[in-house]
Amino acid sequence: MIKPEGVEQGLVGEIIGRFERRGFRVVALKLSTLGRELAEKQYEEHRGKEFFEDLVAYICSAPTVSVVVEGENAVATAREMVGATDPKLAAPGTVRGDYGLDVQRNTIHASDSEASAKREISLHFGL
Ligand code: D4T
Repeated sequence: MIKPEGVEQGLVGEIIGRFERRGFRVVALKLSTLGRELAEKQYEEHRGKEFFEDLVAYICSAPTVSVVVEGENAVATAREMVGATDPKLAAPGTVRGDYGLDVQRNTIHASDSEASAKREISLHFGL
């Protein structure tokens, strides 16, 4: 999912292009402003943490782009391309290392396991 500031900065094509050039195939794509209920479910594991409320409010504040990509070793490779959560610590050449602004506005979310990918695809696309 490309987060609000990624969309606002006009990085949608650049980010999806990185995944395509790495050999991933885009199989679903949607621009939408997430509702609170969906955002809370997306970040359910963080409920109760001090950043939860701010994060949910931020994610719902402007359009995001949800993307499903398919490819070899997709979860691990995508996480590697995305980089560390805090852009200050993310390696150059990763999406967050190149474009992230801070730990909340870190440009992109990527599923961290096959199980969370399935859960998130169902949340975002009803598939
Ligand atoms: P996601 O899951 O979005 O790809 O991010 P990470 O796996 O890299 O990071 P995470 O689960 O620890 O955090 C989820 C999400 O919360 C935001 N966040 C995180 C935040 O707004 N403030 C914070 O202090 C932290 C730690 C960023 C990513």
